[in-house]
Amino acid sequence: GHKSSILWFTGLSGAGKSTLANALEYQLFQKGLSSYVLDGDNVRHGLNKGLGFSDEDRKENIRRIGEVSKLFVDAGTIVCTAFISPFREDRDAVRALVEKGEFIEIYVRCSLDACEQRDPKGLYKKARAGEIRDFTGISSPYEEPNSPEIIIDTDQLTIEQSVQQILDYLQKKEII
Ligand code: GGZ
Repeated sequence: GHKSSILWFTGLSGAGKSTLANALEYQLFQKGLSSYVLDGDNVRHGLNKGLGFSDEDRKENIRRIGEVSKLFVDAGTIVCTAFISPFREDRDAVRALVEKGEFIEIYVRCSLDACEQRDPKGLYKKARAGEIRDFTGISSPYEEPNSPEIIIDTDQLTIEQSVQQILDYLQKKEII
């Protein structure tokens, strides 16, 4: 068995949130656990279509994702969410929606320099050129977590090592 919970990945664009959330979800699936990934691909194009990247829209984006995540927890699923979620207050509001211990904040930590070097979609380049406004890390803030349950340094670890670090935590806390 397992405890349903929210594994909340937060960090800069390009830090590796979606990659890790999906790699972790695959491992949970292999163990026969009920799990699901929410990320930009399945949320910003559907439920949150119409929301942009102003502070207010990001806040609403995270609020809705938090409420949906709570429903997944009610349904008995481990939900992995992969959103920048730049504001501490908004992350804390999601934490407050569920029972203590059910919200696990995972700071996917990577320097802005490294994210900008990776720039898989060329977005940092466009942001530097002024072609994208309000870009996190460039022209919009990112508030680091003060006391995340887990910190993953993706500029130092492989995907496998990162996933293992999270699995170890989940086992230690008897979530899986
Ligand atoms: C940040 C942006 C922006 C701006 C488009 N700022 O690397 P990606 O492409 O695939 O992930 C980023 C994604 C961020 O959406 P989130 O829903 O995670 O953001 S938040 O939690 O702040 O609401 C990036 C792309 O969308 N993108 N414009 N201006 N990222």
